[in-house]
Amino acid sequence: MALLLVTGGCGFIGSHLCAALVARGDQVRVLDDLSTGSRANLARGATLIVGKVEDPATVQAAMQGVDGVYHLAAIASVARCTEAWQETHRINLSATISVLDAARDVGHGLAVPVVYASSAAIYGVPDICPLDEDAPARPLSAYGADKLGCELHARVAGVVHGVPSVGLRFFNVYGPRQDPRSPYSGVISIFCERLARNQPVFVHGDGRQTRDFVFVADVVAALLAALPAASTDAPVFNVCTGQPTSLLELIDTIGRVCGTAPQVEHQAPRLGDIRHSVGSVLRARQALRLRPPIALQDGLSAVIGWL
Ligand code: NAD
Ligand code: UD2
Repeated sequence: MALLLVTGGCGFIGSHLCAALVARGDQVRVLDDLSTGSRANLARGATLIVGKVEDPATVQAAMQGVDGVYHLAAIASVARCTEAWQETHRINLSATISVLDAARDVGHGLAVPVVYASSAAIYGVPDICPLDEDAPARPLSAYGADKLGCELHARVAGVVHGVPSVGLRFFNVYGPRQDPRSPYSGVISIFCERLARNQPVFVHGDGRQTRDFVFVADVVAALLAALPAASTDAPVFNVCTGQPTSLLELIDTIGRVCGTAPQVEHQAPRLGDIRHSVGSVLRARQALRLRPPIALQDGLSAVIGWL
């Protein structure tokens, strides 16, 4: 049984991770400021420290005695990072440095492993899809730049300070507990809620843009496999399915799962919207021994069932 810290453990992905850790018998400590997460998401049996990850003393105290850290707390909205550049930089990058720094010694003189959330946003506009981990990193947002910064500092933490880590580049994650009412939410949670209520969905552009939608249980599987794979080489892996899905295909599939005929309204494309984003699963599947991903239709059924 290990004692693990999960920052952002009251959020969408973090809450699923905590539930899985508790279920396998780990002791879980959560650090979360409840800004986008909620106390209701806290896994039964986990303990909660309400605090800010951008406060180094809070991070250091929360990490005392742990055997490993999952660092998921961040401002996950690209739009919010554009609006509040400096504030989100402190949360998305400086706080990661605090976590890596504190991981050098958590009270027993040994460095502990850190698994942190990176993002497909580090790639910017892909030259070719699927994107493998060696594709050029050319982020187009403050959010993506800070996530890339996390990867660079994780490398420094490994080489200079002996802190083992793994960075996971999540693609478009979806699943239960992703807030459908937030304007910053993922397209799947927004579309599922509207179509389940027989309301029209609003598609930015022609709907032929594609994304790599990965179900949250597959993300949790990658997180669980990553901690034992942490190394001072600071490896990074895509967390994705390798399958492109266009928005029009997505809407069709949700309609089939809900048993409704979707009403679709097209709007102007989103400024800066990426046309195609699909990742290669090969490296993660091999290194982390991941099972094949959950089919979109099955993941969508879980979201609709949760609503
Ligand atoms: P989320 O907003 O549901 O979870 C983030 C959690 O962090 C929340 O519980 C929030 O209250 C907490 N938090 C935010 N700021 C904090 C602060 N200053 N101090 C302490 N806690 C704070 O988001 P999520 O979708 O679960 O994302 C988890 C991680 O995965 C993030 O790092 C995000 O950038 C990354 N990610 C998510 C996606 C996705 O599709 N959801 C894609 C790529 C990367
Ligand atoms: C995702 C991540 C973002 C960042 C980025 C990196 C989410 C929520 N966002 O942005 O954090 O990592 O990838 O590239 O996971 N759309 C509609 N109608 C709607 C909502 C969305 O047409 O009501 C479109 C949107 O224009 C885009 C697609 O759906 O083409 C996906 O949008 P998204 O906001 O779910 O995610 P994305 O890929 O823009």
